[in-house]
Amino acid sequence: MRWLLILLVAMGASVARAADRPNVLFIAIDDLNDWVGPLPGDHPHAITPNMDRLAARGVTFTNAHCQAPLCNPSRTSIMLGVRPTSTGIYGLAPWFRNVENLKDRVPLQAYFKQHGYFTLATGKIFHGGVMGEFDINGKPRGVGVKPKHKLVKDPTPEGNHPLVDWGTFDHEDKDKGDYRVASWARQQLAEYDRDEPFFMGVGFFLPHVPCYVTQKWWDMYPDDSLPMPIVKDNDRADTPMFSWYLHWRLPEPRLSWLKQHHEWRPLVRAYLASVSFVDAQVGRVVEALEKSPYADNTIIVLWSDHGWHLGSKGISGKNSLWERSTRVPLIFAGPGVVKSGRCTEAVELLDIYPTLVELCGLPAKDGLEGHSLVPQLKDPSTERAWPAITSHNQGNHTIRTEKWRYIHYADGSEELYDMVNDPQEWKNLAGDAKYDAVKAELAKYLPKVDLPPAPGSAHRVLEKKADGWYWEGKKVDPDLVVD
Ligand SMILES: [Ca+2]
Ligand SMILES: [Ca+2]
Repeated sequence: MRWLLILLVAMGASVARAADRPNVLFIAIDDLNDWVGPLPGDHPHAITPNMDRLAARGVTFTNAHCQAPLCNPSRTSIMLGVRPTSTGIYGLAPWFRNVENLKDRVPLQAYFKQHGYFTLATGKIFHGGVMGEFDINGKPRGVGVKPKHKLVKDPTPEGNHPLVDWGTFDHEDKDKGDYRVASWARQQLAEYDRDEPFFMGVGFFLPHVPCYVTQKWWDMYPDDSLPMPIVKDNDRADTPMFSWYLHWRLPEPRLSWLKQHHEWRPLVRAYLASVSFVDAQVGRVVEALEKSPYADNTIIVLWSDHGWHLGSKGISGKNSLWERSTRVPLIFAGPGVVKSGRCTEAVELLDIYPTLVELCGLPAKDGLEGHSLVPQLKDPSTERAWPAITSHNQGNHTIRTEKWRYIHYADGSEELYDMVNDPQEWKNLAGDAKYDAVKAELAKYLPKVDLPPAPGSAHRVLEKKADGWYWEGKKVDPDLVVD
């Protein structure tokens, strides 16, 4: 009888603990680079008051990096807690459930669901929409209003891809997909009355192209006084041929095209305006949380899946292993997180999974490749033993520490940048024998597992043959690659 009583008390305590666990508000932003107030990157004029406020409430990781500079592989890595090199998912396909050895993996939100959480989501969490094991109640999806005509007047060298566009249109904010996503999240937060804690995913699409904004946001960045990112002429003279291959024949135009067609400034303006618009939607969601009964018992994490170039290294877009592609906002706030903290250690989006598991008191999960950031959330000066690693297709990796960025391409070519003294990555030090020991030390972190693309991949892989490199069956001509 006495043992039964003890057992019942223990069970009761266990149930109480589950109910007391913090909620999670999981905010994803698409293609948002480090042009935000709390970081900022090479454009310090981004107007993001809501992210600034969130940063003041918690800890900002100022040196956080994606594991892949593209939507699907980055998000798969975040949600499964493993590297692209361990899944073989490097491109916009496959969906991991279609890969035999991955289909049974338990993604982040499903792990929370297994441990008593109610999961719900809207917008872009995984690539292509919510998907997965979220409970969905009338979720809005898609990107909202799509203007029918193109703004980019001249075709880019790769033609006018329907997504690669930017500018202001005569539509209303309330009709935009991200506005609807935020409205749905606000409603859920206002109405939530379940006993179990929630895990709510809110995924925003902007500033992913097309960067369409209404006039209000456009006007926040006056054309005549808006600074442009500082780029170095001929910066690519010291980057290996392979860095060009990776970015060859993508729809996003190069800087040379943007300048020639007077589209550089409009693109920068539209991107910044989109950032401010999406920041406002983040603000609407956080405001709803603050007005809800869950204000004090909810962990907020905000992240972007990868960055975006707007001129640096002579390109626009993602798909590179440089800072503008890999560095992302990563902010945590809520119970267990100190306020106004800034952590400069190199960290990975891969760390989100184990961090949330620990913060919420769930049992540790086997097989995750990231490391919990809870020590840094309690004390942002806590050192970390691991660098951040980003991979782009098999064989191409970059290792980022507080001091260095080292890149190793599939053909063996390398780049090395001193990120403290050369944060723009202008001077490639890899060819200087003085840095051989530095390179060797960083190279130790290159992924030991480096899988070929998973079956069904829509990937970008260059095949090495005896007479050179091939892409989609055609020999890559270096003369065509270099701009
Ligand atoms: Ca993306
Ligand atoms: Ca250079």
